[in-house]
Amino acid sequence: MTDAAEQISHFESIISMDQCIEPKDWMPEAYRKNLIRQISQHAHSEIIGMQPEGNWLTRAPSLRRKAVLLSKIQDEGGHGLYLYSAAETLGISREEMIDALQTGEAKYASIFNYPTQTWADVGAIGWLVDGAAIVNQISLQRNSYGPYARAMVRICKEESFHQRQGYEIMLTLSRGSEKQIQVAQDALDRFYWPSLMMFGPHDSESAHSARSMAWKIKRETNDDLRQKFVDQTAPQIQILGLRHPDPKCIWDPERGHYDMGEINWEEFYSVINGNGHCNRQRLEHHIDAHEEGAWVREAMQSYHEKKKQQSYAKAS
Ligand code: BYC
Repeated sequence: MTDAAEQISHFESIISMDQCIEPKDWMPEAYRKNLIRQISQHAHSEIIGMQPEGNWLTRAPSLRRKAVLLSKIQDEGGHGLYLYSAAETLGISREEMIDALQTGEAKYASIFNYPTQTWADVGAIGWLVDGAAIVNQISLQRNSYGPYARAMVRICKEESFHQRQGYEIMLTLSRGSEKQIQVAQDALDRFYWPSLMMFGPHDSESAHSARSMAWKIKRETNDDLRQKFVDQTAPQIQILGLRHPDPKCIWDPERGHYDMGEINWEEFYSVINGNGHCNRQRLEHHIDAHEEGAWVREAMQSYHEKKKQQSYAKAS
């Protein structure tokens, strides 16, 4: 066996035994690139995802709601940082990833290009968006790249708290006045379909799924995960006493699943190609915040350089 054939065979045996590939292990270039693409886009989603909820920090209806929301948004920032660190172990720098986000070369989850118009939208995001994210991320805890899989464990714990705080907001509103029930219904109507889009295109249209499934970068397909989310969400809507946004979402006893209507794929592709309500605003805000924070990065850099010089001086 040649060295190259041995490397491939070793890599494939690790994957087939459900063990993890670690940063120093040999891996095919396409595996590395695909992971960088998915992990960095996942990180960008966490970071850009702070904006729609951040829009409500000053207007949260009580001090308790504000403290909880602040803490949730900080968690999302933390998730972004673990994920950027996981991607860095694959040989890409943070600057390169930020540059790809800001130039539009790298995507982030389409859902964050929808505006948060009312307080109920914050509830709907926690419940549906974090809810959809958990369904996907539980599955990603078993992905084949060690640093990504391990980051998912902590992220899932935090997301499950986020999902509950969102559902609690919706529960409070749906037990409230006529007006509160109406804003809860409106938030559900606007966020339900974009949440289903978070799972990506149908399997038959998914460019990366087959390869990612073979390499266990993804453990379940887009459609299977979407079905899980639809199944868990339908009874939750019933408990809230709200109207389901999808009239076709009916229990099919034969399949043991809820049916679903068709997603508006034209809208999905328009949003992921930069033409959603908030795409431009989200990136402009990120660029402004990044530029404003340049002095912090410079200060950190010179602090580390000074520390390094001091330790060299001590050693010599
Ligand atoms: N939005 O071949 P496919 C959170 C792109 S944030 C945008 O199926 P793949 C939270 C896809 O990237 C957590 N783009 O791709 C934060 C690809 O384009 P490129 C978010 C999408 O990768 C704050 C093309 O379409 N979770 O929880 O096999 C507040 C073809 O798709 C989308 C993650 O990021 C989309 N929805 O599967 C609250 C999970 N869907 O790269 C909450 C990690 C597809 O060729 N990511 N595209 O230009 C994944 O699991 C997978 O990347 C996906 C897509 C399932 C999303």
